[in-house]
Amino acid sequence: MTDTTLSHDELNEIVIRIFEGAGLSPLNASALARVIVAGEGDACKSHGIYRIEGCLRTIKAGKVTPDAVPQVSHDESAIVRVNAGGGFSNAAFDAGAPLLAERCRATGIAAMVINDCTHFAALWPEIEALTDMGLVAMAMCPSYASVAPAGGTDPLMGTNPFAFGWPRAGGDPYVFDFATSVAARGEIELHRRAGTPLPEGWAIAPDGSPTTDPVTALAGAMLPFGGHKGSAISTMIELLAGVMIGDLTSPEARDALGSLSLAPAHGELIIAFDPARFAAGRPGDPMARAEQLFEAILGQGARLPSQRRFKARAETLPEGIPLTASEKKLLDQFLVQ
Ligand code: NDP
Ligand code: PYC
Repeated sequence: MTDTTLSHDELNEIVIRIFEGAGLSPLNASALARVIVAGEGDACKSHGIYRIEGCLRTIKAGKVTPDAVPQVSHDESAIVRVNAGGGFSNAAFDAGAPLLAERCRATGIAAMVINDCTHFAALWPEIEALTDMGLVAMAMCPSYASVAPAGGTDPLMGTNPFAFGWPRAGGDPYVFDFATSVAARGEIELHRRAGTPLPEGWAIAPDGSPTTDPVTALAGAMLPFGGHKGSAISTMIELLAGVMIGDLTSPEARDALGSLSLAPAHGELIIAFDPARFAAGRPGDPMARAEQLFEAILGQGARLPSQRRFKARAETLPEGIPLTASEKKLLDQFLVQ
């Protein structure tokens, strides 16, 4: 039920005040507020204002550097490095994205490695920042051990998000962004709060038996999407965005944090492609050919990923973001803490 409606700017200002009040520097507070408001405005509840509480707990526990200033560096390779200095990943991405785009245009492909960051966010805001610059992009990161490998019963992998974007002239980009678990852990937590059962197939109890109880699921393990296929993609993310970039894997991130109720620290890998460079000398315009593919998908009555989000955004930008009375009350409580 909607009890309050706030414009994007109003909500952004409130979230910045909450985070600055909790000790975050203006740089970090505004980077966090932007992704949280974007999540709420796109009706992505699992990564909207619900995340504020976990961020505040993480700040209070001293598990994130509140005034971190990301350090960007690069050499002659296609790799842009951002050391987040123990801060949230969001400011680190903002700091490195312009150089990532510049290197990508120079070489056709470039990667950004973010190390030593605390990560709680959805990846699509980063992907859209790159598609807005006309680039194709992928992003991925580990999380903390909460997902059993297919065929196993103990939490090992994270919910490891993977996102991809393709720019489209004059319209919203093609973007998907998903946890490699059946659902994001945030969805399970939202079911716990609402007292509603989980759909079958999301999780197992500590003894390995299937469960639809969110509390038992949080104590047990989540399941990868697509069985062994999702399990392999999740493992790939541990390798590329953990081991390969010299940062923590999900089990290591969980052990370092000692908790699953705070935001974990690890790294992130973002890869950008300049689509104009890859088909050089080949027949056909890649952007036009991509449009044919999207039209063929839509022509079957299917929808494109992110269409639901873009529709929500098109409504909340002019009309405001609807919040329930309890959500607004929580924001007010955070403001006076
Ligand atoms: P969903 O399963 O809700 O959605 C995944 C993707 O599939 C979205 O792009 C969604 O678009 C699209 N989609 C959903 N239904 C359809 C459909 N019927 N046809 C076509 N496309 C569809 O997401 P998850 O719960 O898996 O993940 C939610 C968020 O959690 C992500 O943003 C992710 O980055 C974040 N996350 C972050 C983690 C971290 O460690 N930082 C860990 C895990 C997850 P649409 O949004 O338009 O519905
Ligand atoms: O929803 O799975 C999740 C998640 C973990 C860390 C950030 N989001």
